[in-house]
Amino acid sequence: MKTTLVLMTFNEIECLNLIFDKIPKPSPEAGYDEIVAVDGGSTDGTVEFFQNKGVRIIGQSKKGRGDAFMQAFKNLDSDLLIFFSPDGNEAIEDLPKFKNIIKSGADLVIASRMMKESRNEEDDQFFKWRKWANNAFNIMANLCFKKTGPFIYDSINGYRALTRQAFERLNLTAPDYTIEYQMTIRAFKNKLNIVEFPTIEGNRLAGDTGAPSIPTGIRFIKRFLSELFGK
Ligand SMILES: Nc1nc2c(ncn2[C@@H]2O[C@H](COP(=O)(O)OP(=O)(O)O)[C@@H](O)[C@H]2O)c(=O)[nH]1
Ligand SMILES: [Mg+2]
Repeated sequence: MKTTLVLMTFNEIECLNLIFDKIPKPSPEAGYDEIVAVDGGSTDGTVEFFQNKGVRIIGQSKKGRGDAFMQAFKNLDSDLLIFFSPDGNEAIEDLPKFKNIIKSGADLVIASRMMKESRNEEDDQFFKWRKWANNAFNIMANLCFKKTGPFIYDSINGYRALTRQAFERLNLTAPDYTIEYQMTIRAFKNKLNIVEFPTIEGNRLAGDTGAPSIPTGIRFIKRFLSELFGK
């Protein structure tokens, strides 16, 4: 099963400088055969960084994290894509888990920030606004769309792996940060085998999120409604 580790970047040079060399080289133990970047039009040296490291870059014709998922499947020939955001949030030591779980029969594997053994970026704050909002959207997805299988704790997290076979069934359309939510909801609708494992989410190492809470929250509500009422 040919597997690609897909690095998702938009102006991530500061974090890449800290993280890239910690990512294991492709090997059977690492759980992937190649590393490719999908870049959303960075202007901060991210593209040049990848060029210097000899990492293939897939560009995007339009902006958005959702479009990046689409471009990855369109431009790669792998059977399995593991999506990794090099900003400090995602635990590198989890990388080998994805392919192993896929091999045991999963279609979609999600690193979960919401299970008992997990950590969420906001867990050391008193007001966990983003975490609470994510949990609310997550419960709505489970209640309204899940037909079979266990409760899924983190339908939104970007740290995940999806098989090409599953991707082809889902007809994803979300161009933005709601892509993962749409992917999980459509996986529910199609009764795909979704498997989660607990992850320890780190804090962003530098820079800032591109997903401001209120506008992103509104997009999630719209995404939920369009999945519910069929667009
Ligand atoms: N390829 C691509 N990556 C993006 C885009 N927007 C954000 N990213 C990357 O997606 C990851 C997560 O983004 P971030 O803003 O940290 O969102 P958060 O983790 O939900 O707060 C980071 O590695 C970003 O560089 C985009 O338009 N295209
Ligand atoms: Mg992040």
